Amino acid sequence: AGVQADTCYDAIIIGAGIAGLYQLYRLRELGLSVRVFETGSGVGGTWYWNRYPGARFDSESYTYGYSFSDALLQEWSWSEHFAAQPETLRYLNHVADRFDLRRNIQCNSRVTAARFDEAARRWEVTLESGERHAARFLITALGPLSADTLPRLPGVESFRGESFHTYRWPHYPVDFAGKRVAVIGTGATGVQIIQTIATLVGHLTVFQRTPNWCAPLHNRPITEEEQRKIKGSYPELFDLLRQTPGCYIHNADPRGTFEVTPEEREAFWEQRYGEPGFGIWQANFRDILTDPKANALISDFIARKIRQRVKDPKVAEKLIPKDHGFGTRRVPLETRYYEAYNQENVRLVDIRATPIERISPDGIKTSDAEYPFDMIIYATGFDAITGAFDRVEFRGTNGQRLKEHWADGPKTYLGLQSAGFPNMLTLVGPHNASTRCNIPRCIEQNVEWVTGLMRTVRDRGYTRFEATPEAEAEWSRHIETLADGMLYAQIDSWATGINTNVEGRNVRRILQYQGGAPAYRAHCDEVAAKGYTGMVLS
Ligand code: NA7
Repeated sequence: AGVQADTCYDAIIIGAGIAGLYQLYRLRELGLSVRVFETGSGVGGTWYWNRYPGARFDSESYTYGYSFSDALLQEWSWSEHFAAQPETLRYLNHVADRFDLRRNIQCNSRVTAARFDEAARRWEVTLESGERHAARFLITALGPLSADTLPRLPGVESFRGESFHTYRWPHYPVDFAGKRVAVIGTGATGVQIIQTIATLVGHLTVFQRTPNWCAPLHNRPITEEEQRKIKGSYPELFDLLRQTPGCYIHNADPRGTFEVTPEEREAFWEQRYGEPGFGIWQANFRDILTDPKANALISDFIARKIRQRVKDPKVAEKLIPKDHGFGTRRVPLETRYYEAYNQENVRLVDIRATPIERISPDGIKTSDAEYPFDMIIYATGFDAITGAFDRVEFRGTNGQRLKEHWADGPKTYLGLQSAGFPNMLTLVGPHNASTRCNIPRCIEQNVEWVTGLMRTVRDRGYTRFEATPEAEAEWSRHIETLADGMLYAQIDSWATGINTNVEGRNVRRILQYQGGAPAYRAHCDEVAAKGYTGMVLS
């Protein structure tokens, strides 16, 4: 089938999550014709897919919503300081309705390929159904954690009970009562689901490969008085968020770990541990994520907390990370997670000591035992940041595939473009500040920058833009330099591109801009102010 004649849009956006929805809103405001293709049967992206029990924010709700509309800010009331997934999905649906976004969104439409046609200066997009569409510009809003991965274990398909990846959670209510349930994975997702279902299941077995350093969320409802205060101070709040490296309300303490007495340090950490949210990670002494000695001390503090909270000392030791320090991987925030292991019906299996050999029709077989289950939950994460790009066949000039261009690690300009892929913009792409960020804040920055570019393109009648190979090489070097000296860069995690479930994802890569959101924003703004340096517009 040829490209349908009536479907050449100004822009195609892939994905109707937080980024795609906002980009659609802004481009329509410019008067452009836009089509959004979304795999899911509804909008919401991350919050559409991740329906597993316990899914919720680790960012304060009121720092997470869109900031672009005062009316929206005033009419929407978050019920809790850290809202749960159903509420966030309702919020994003409300946004879609309120701004009449749905008429440009085509759901149940997975994009499988997109090819740049040099002669026509446009992108040709193919859907899974075989349907084809074309647009001058292509904007990806794929999500950094949307390419879910299952373990490469023999027998995964053979299991006779129910089994779910947390990202593919069903839309019907799942019944846990009396069931023998396995959870594989103890990242931020695993922690949320484990603590939530521990009291609902008959028996729970957690298969843990690497423990993570978790800290208390301290969630609670937002009182009416707090609600009034929040709604009365949004401008100040968003001003503050623009100034912190991760766009959280939490900002690093200017003091170094060793500039205070041990007593002051202990008191400071006690206070942080008792406060809601990411403060213990993001508002700690300024050197805990760069100085190994400082990091060892905070790690020891958290280890003592785990030992206090978990009754069986052998289980406590299994839950304390030994191969990485606190905060060098994403810190899962928890609510009575550690206490779950004090329950009679919860068992922890250390699969470094006794690896899983196979999934059988009846359960899980490790090197030393066979465990029968009614349900297996895979909280095994994602081929992060670049995985979703690999799953679409993007082809730029000369038919070059993006996956190949990025084979040795992503190459980008500003984390938003790639040389050889004209007229394409990658919201929340690799080398972008957004994946180290309270993500909607950085999404808004990405979208607003892209919108500025599209306005220029429209006003000047440009039909093509492309990052130069030199600008791409320089930005990619800059990304490497910024990660120098950061402890996280020496640790295996999704943030360094490690995933044992995906062929070739065994070499650490720098995937994120580490200079902080304010510096990233300043850099992007400067590029725009100077007339889009590092790019050729024609
Ligand atoms: P994560 O953080 O990547 O966690 C995945 C977990 O699954 C982690 O504990 C992995 O252990 C474990 N895993 C993955 N594959 C296997 C296999 N094959 N066998 C055993 N265990 C495995 O993903 P999440 O969904 O928890 O969180 C993603 C982000 O979403 C999170 O950071 C938030 O920002 C929101 P490993 O550590 O690799 O040893």
